[in-house]
Amino acid sequence: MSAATADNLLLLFDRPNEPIFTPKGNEKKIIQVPEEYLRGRYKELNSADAVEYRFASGSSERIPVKPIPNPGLALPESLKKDAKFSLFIPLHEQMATQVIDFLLGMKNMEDFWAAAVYFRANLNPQLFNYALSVAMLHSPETQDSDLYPLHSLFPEKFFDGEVLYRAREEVEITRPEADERITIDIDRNFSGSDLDIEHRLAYFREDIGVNLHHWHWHLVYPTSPRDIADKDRRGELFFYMHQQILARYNMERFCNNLSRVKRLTNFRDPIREAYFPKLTATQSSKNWVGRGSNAVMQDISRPEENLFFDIQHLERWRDRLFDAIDLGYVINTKGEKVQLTEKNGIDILGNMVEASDLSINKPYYGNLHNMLHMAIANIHDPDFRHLEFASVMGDSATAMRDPVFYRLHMAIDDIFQTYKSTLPGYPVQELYFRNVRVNKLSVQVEGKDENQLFTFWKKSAVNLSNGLDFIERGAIYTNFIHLQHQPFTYNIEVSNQGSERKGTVRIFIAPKYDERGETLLYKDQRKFFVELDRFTVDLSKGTQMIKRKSEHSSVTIPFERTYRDLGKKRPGFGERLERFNFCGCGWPHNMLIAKGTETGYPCQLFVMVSNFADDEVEDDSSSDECKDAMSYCGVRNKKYPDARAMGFPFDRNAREDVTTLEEFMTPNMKVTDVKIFHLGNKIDS
Ligand code: CUO
Repeated sequence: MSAATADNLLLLFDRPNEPIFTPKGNEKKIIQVPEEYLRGRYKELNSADAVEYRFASGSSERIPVKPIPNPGLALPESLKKDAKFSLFIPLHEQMATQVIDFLLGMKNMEDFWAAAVYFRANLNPQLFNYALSVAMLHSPETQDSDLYPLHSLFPEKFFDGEVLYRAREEVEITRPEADERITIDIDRNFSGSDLDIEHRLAYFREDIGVNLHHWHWHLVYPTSPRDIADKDRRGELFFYMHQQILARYNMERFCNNLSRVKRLTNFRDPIREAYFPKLTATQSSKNWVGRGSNAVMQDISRPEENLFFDIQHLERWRDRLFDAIDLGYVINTKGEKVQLTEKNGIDILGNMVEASDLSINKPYYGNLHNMLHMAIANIHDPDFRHLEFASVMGDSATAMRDPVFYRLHMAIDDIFQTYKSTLPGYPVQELYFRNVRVNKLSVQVEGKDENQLFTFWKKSAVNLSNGLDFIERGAIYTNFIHLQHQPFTYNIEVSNQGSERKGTVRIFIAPKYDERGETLLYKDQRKFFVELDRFTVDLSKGTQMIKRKSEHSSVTIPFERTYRDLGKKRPGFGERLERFNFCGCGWPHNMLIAKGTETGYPCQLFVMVSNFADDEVEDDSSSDECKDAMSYCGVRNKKYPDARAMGFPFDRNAREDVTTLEEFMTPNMKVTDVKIFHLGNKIDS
């Protein structure tokens, strides 16, 4: 039987910091690494004797590798094993691209496997994880195989360092078969105290599922290589997914008595927000550094990462982007004008701002978003004199923990919103759905009064063992506390006086008042609307009641899929980890609605039924998988399944003469006041 199976490829993710020749997986399989794949001491340790010794300690199976010639050619310059890999660093991205291209260029699966083993043996573990994940997600032969969730492989990116230390101790001093192991509790307040007002939002910023979603989104929508980056409306989705994160975060801030996020408009201002992540790298002395209050961005000159740019570059790129918006066109690399049209302008800008390989002119418009991440991520060591690596802001798996992430993204969103404000407001006929009227809208939690939602704290457990290198195997669980809500149902009464048709139901929620308690005007409120769900319905003639459950949201994925083998503690040890794939992208369901307040946070729930004939997207590809979080993640191998602008109908300012949401409404829309109650400090376990 061929060794090039998806299961064997998955073994290459296991215990990422251990050498390739140690037993892999819970079945302790041995990969027979070709001698020429290894260097120095590892070559000796891979000798026949040494392998036999490891077999004696309970290994079950040998997996052969038929070597391929010169896989090292894909690595002209490699990243040190203990360096922090960052997708935001162009050099690292190029290295990953070379590896991805090499893997995807293999003529068969046998060679893909052999090349992957070589890279596993020789690459920086984080670079390897990223490159193999992208290659597997985009190769027809492997895209259906599931990947390990990142938190199980690199727990140091998700969990307090102290917890990992205690987990290691627990594994070493207990016997798994004797059921002696305790579950380690994570202190909810591990990263800061209430002296820092920003700490009130730690439950959102440090939520494991929120960070996994963000990492997964960037894995599914890489900026490079070009043919993989080239997905339908990816630039627009970059704008929309991050805009929605900001809308959610701002609503969460209002619930916690904080004002909206301030844009980071002046790159030379001291950054008031400090952040100390308390994450400790397990594989090296390179920890995740913190940032004190009032740090100031400096010009970056880090030879190790070939990263050189000045704050002035950031300013110039930003100004050029705003110029392009004011002029209505961008200049491509041939010096030609490319109009920013109503249909594709936001997509062009999204790819330029990030910037992906689809950028129309990278030399001129630069790499604003990624370099802003790096300027902040290296604020503590801009010229690498202290040999320190990037902070959490340099990694898509950790960046959302830092309060400054949201300030950076408000500045990025400002570019997109400035562009959107150049577009005419939707005329009534574009919003209208002839003969269709929404009569009533409500939400219902079972056994509670109408239009009241409830959130609470819940305790769940996660198994850390696959990411704890160099210690005995066996499950070790840690408890974490996260937000959760009581499930609810939308009740939407629709009347259709026309013929039988299809409609798209679009459900959003927004704060009713701003941070000063004033009723929000449409021009502000539209940016605070959080998408909750979007789905198609058949509209028969007459009046009908549409009932839709919260757990079917097109924005979220189920708790179990986000967290894989988190959730309940399963009996026994040594069980195989659950896996996931593209479908791992999606907002975590437990974070669907904001926390609310104990007295009930006032919101407006909005529904619109639009004409499906205007929303439909022609796509004859057969794939229909992983569509349950399509709003923020798209659908695998398909076009984005909604022809309207992302965020429709709130993506633009309103037509003239509209100042309030009520004035904006057409008969196929409805708004209802809803309150979100937070059920205090009781923790549900
Ligand atoms: Cu997702 Cu700034 O893009 O992190």
